[in-house]
Amino acid sequence: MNTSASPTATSARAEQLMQLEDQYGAHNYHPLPVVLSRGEGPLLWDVDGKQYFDFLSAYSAVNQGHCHPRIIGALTKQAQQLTLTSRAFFNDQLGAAEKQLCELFGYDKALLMNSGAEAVETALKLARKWGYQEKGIAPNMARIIVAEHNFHGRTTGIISFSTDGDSTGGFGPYMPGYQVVPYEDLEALEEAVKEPHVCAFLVEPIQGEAGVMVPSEGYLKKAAAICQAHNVLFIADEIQTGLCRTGRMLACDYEGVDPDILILGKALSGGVMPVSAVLANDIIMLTIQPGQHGSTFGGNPLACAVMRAALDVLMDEKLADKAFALGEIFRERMRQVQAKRPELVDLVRGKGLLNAVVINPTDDGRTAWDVCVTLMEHGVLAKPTHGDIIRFAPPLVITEEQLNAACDVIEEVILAF
Ligand code: IF1
Repeated sequence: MNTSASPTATSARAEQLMQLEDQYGAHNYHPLPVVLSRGEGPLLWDVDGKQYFDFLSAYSAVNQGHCHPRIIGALTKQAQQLTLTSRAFFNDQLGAAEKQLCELFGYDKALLMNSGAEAVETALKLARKWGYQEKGIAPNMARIIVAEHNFHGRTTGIISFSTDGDSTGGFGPYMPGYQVVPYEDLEALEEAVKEPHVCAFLVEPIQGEAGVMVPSEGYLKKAAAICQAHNVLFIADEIQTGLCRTGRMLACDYEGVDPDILILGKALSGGVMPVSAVLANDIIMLTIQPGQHGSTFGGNPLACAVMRAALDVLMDEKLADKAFALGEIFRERMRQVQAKRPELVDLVRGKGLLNAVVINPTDDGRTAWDVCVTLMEHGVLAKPTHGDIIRFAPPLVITEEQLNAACDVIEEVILAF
């Protein structure tokens, strides 16, 4: 429990730092008024030394905990050796890193990129190439199906198939060749994939940004089967749900689904630097030949060393099992809060340690944002999404005792709201 859990005025130092961002930085975010300067495991400290439980984990990029010593060790060791060669040459880190990825997830090959959006774009290009070369779709006619309320990144290509006004408004014209179907609507999906130009279906196993929308049991399995029946690639975007976050190595593992193309990012580096990856078998991956795709930093030695340590930590510390067990405790605690304040807490949902609590606005107009500000003042950092949903996603290394201490704070704040 945070001892200094009292609402504290923002210090002059913090104010000064926030003002710097306001004056010199783009206003593409609206951060909570907290200025962080140190992280360790599930904990963060602000510039005034106040301690917080991190319940966002940088949107699930810090599953292994802040500044994990094994990952930082790999980073600092490799950083003094070789950081970047470009892929114009071989390097002594990439092959072993690709091998580890392929053996861990069961694919022939991996293509390493940097941001999640870059990996999503890579997967879309692979799907189209496969569509033309293997499925025989007429040139420039390939179509890809996506789910309503999807979030796959912020490039102009990816927002072309977003259904969120904030993500898409004012950024046209948009990339053609996409069709939106309702999430979880298998009939709509089947109808869409019958169209002969369709090469792929891109979907999040759990829709994170939409508010941790967990599909009904069996949805992923049936969707994958529908895709297979119509010679359409099933692409899973596990950038947020993957790497132990939902209580399994991949969210797809709950239904034994093996995506044709698997997309990873965020915690692939344990939050240390941008590393993303696309995994597929040769029939798909080899449709891209030398000179047809690339990236200056993609597969750099530093990223490879960091990724290998980040994957080792997930496995050695059994973080999927931890996330599964702690997630059960968290949702039970939140359901107890809901039982006490049903008019305020509308819904609790999630898998593993990817959870959301839906907060109904109060009569005097206070919202999930106000809950998050009060949580911040009491030492728990979480962020609302879409107005009334608070996503709770601590690093998977949080202990049961720390989880319960944070739940005490969340309960106290919500019951007093
Ligand atoms: C923001 C949340 C948003 C993702 C999935 C690809 C990407 C993301 C499933 C792109 C990125 C981040 C981006 C960040 C906020 C956060 C996010 F869902 F995680 F909360 F936006 F929806 N696929 N998600 O979640 O990966 O290029 O960012 O590395 O843009 O505000 P990226």
